[in-house]
This record gives sequence, structure tokens and C-alpha cells, in this order.
Amino acid sequence: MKILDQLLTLPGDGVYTIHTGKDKRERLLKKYYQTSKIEDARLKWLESIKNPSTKVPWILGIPSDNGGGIHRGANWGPLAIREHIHLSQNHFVDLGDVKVIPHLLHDKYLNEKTITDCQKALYGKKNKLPVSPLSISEKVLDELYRKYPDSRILGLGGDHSVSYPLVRSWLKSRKNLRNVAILHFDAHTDLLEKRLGIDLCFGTWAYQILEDLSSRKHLLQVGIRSSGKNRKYWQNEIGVEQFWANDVVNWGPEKTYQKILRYFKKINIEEIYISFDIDALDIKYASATGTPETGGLIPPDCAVIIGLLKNNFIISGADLVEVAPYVLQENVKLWDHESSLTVAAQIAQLLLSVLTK
Ligand SMILES: [Mn+2]
Repeated sequence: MKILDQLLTLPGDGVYTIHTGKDKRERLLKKYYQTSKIEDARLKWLESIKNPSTKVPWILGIPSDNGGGIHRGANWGPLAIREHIHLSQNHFVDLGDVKVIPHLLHDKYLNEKTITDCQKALYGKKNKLPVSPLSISEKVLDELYRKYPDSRILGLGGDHSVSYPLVRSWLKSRKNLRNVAILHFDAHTDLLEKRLGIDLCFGTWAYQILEDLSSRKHLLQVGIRSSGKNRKYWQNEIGVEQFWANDVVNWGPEKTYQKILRYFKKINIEEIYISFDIDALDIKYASATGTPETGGLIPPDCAVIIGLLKNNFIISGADLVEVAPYVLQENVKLWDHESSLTVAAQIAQLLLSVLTK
């Protein structure tokens, strides 16, 4: 698809670098395309996305952390996760990265002059294409789902704001097909209406996506533990369903799954999108993230829950977000970043496996 050649770039290249950071991209290109020469890799990448098979899931990197707010650094998430993925364990097509201008978030926040300047910078000329990461992502995803309605896409973030275009395009593509829901793993609810006046960011995306759902009940959040309000408030005042982290840890994975199953069956859900914020996991397993939290889920339990879902539901879209590989927390000695990237790659592979038909 011609338009994708313009909006996307090869895996790991979505973070714009001239010199500093270039070595990171070269390492990934070597792993993926057996060459670190960007022009040779580009040809191989273009060939691989020419007519991608919908029999395997696709990866789309959205290396934007401009919607984050406490510790940034999730812009390197897509590259670091891919570096730790075992290429032999899953079959997938990597569509590459959305081109990211790191100072932008969504085109609705920009004036015309800025849009024109950025179009020239990104595309070499003024055109009608979007320029901000969330806007480009929605355009890319809409085009993909229009041309390949049965494609299954794993989005790699980026901060959690990238789930907004990922879920929105997925919902549009599913309209009038099946009864769908979002299963959202996170330490935080992300249910603010606005944060400092901004309606699209890591703390607001889940609230803003509610209006695209046929019912607020179709958002189920799992792993919540860091919230200014209690569960009753979110369930009664906002209308979503939540299983908090301490409940999930006490129930264990099988019982938690039975509760998820019962809940979704009661409201006739057939098809699911999984949004996985790495901070749903306990800080021991996920220290390389913007807002790590203690008292979280453990990876094997998530693997059981997500694995079981496939028995009862179609899982047709997913994302893994908030992996910030080079973020160093103050008491960094407590946690091992490299192992937290290994865990992130395992979650990515788990999501790829449940997206596989
Ligand atoms: Mn989140």
C-alpha cells in the first residue's frame, strides 16, 4: 500500500536519530534483516510488507512517549521489545514503525502552519497526510483494516496514549460484526477525562475510548492498584468493571479467568481486544516503565489468563505499552531492567500467539 510507505518506516526507525541512538537501530536491523545498512534493510522491509499474509499477526510499532508524564522513555519500547523477542517462536509480519515527530501528539492540537511545516519535514511536500503520532497511527490502522479486515495487529508502544488510535480503529473495523470488549491490564485506571486540560494522554485514553464502545460495561480492567478513587467509584460512577490486583493475586489465575469469562458471557461478548500496560505487572518484573508499582500481577498468571481467553473468545487486537527500556528509577538497584525487558518480550510473544488464528 503506497500510503503506508509514506506513513511508516522500518522497525526501530520510528525514533528519529541522526547519530546518537543510531547503534540501537542498527542492532535490530541486523537481527531482522541480516544487515545494518539502512538502505538494504529498507528494501527487505518494503518487500515483506507488500502483501502481508493475514494468516499471521502483524506488529506495528508506535514509538511515541509524548502522551506520557512521569518518566518518559517509552519511545524506545518498540525497539527494545523487538530486540528481546525470539524470532523463531512466533510467525508474524512486522509492519515497521509509525514515523514519530517527538514533540507532537495529535493533529487536533496543532495550528495549520505547524501541520504544513511538519508535512514538509516528514513527507518532503505539503499534502493531506497527518503528522502527529496518534493521528498517523489512526490513519494507518484505518487503511489496514479497510484493506485487510481480518488482519490481527499487535501495537507496540509507546506510552498508553497510543492505545487510543489502536483501539479506536479496531472498534470501527468491528462495527456491526460482533459484540466486542476491551480487556485492559494496568496498575492505573487511565480513566481521567482530561489531564491538565489534555484529553488524549496516558491517563485519559481509556476514558476517551468509552464513547466508542456500545456500553461502558465493555471495558474490563485488571490489575488496578494505584488509584485516587476506589473500585466502587469507577464501577458505579463511571460504569466500567474492574478486578483489582490484590483480588487477582488472591484468586489465582484460574479463578480470575472464570470471573472474566462469567462477566463477558453475561454481556454476550464474543470478541476481545487486549491492552496490556506493562505496569500491570509487579515492579519486580516490570521496573523499566514510567510508573512502576508494587503489589502487581505476576507474568505466569497473566500467561494463564490470556491463554485461557482464546478458548472462549476471538482475540483480534492487542497492544503492549509503557515499556521504557532506559528509564532508571531512583532505587534502581532493587530491579533488573534487562529481566524486565525479557518479561516484556514474553508478554509480546504471548499476545502474538493468542492473535494467531
Ligand atoms: Mn496505562
